[in-house]
Amino acid sequence: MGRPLGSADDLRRAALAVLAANDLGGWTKPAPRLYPHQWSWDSAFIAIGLANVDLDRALRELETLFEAQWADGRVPHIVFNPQAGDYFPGPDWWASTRTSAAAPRDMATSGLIQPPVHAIALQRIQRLASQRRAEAIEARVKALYPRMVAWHRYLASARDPVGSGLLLIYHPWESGTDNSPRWDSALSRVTVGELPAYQRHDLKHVEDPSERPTHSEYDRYLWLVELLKQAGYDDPAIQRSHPFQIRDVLMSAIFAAASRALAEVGEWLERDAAEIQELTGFARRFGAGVQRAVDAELRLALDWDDRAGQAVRVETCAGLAPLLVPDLPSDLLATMVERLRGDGFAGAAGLAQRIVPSTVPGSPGFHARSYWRGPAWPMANWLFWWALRQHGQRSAAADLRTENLSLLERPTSRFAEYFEPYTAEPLGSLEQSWTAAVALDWLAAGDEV
Ligand code: 9WN
Repeated sequence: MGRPLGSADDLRRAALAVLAANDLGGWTKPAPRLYPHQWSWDSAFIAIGLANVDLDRALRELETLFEAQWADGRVPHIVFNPQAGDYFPGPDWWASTRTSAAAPRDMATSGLIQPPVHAIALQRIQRLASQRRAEAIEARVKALYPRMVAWHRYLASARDPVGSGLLLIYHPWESGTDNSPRWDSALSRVTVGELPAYQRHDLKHVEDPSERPTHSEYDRYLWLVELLKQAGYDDPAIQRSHPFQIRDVLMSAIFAAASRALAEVGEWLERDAAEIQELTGFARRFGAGVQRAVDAELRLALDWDDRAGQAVRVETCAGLAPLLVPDLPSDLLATMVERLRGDGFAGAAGLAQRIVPSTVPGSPGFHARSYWRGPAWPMANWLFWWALRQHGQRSAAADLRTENLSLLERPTSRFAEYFEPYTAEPLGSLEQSWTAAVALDWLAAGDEV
């Protein structure tokens, strides 16, 4: 894996080898050592990558995840692997089965969620299956579809009971962009109570602690889990008192895009018109919520801190969320494309590759090596690439693809979790599954302008 990757074929072979090595039979761990369980949105990206090579295995990735779906429709952010103990916080800390009647009885899961990329993966699999007349796969898509509808209904109702068009999150881990400066001000207001003693495992697997969250951030992460547990993971109870409640623009934009994708799968399945309208209604409602969150001065969408009653004014890649919104008005689309290519993101001075860093270089909270505070994440770049293509922005999409592939072709890259944006140094874990998966998808998409 340390050899130069001379051609697209070499990169493809290496990506497949990473996914095969992390495959635990029906599901894929995100990384060889750092993440030994199944993670929700990782599996969605992995399914998208695998769909290019093996539809059966791609669909299996989603099916195993949805086997752990809660009775209320939520899809947990982690499904624990009983064979792996080396991750903290593990099943005992979450105690979901003991704490909530909605949690599965026979599987250990966390009680949080992650962004709902899954229906985008399902649609990809469905389209390829119908092109190939793969009837057995089509039948399985049909069987999985109602579970995805239940997931989307949970999000639209439990996570936005007031109909704001933005989904509420209760923990930075729900956003998937854990340590982003997006959460700094809300976290600083969390007073940590009595926490049992604990031992982090992540620092055993990442040499430089500055690439991972600090101890004080970890205390807050764990305290928030304690509070969620005390509320029995019950949404109305949480919303009455939880100190961290943020309306997340990236999560909401992904939800809008995924609801559109799910509605299209529903049309293909000839489902009831009312159900399809409900899904297209989610796409419109959350698309509108994200558009309303755009700050005219920063030209980015901003999260809304419900407890503080104010927008979170930081400049991160989540602010480009409007790009994911279906049917985005052309003026806002042009603004967001310009922003993505401009000096805050892919066009920032001195970048090793012109790709989107997680935080605007030089803005408050930026740190070139720290988790979600500056490094570039290929899977986040994939999301924006996918969005650009959805809007027919082929030239911007082609540039983003080429630059990301050049990064991944560097002999040192080794499908890292994230990259220092100025030096392209690989950070976090190596051989990260979703990095390999998006590489496969970019390779399969071919060159285009
Ligand atoms: C906590 C697995 C996950 C990703 C997240 C990423 C990181 C976990 C951690 O790893 O989060 O969920 O322990 O830091 O931030 O997006 O799904 O790859």
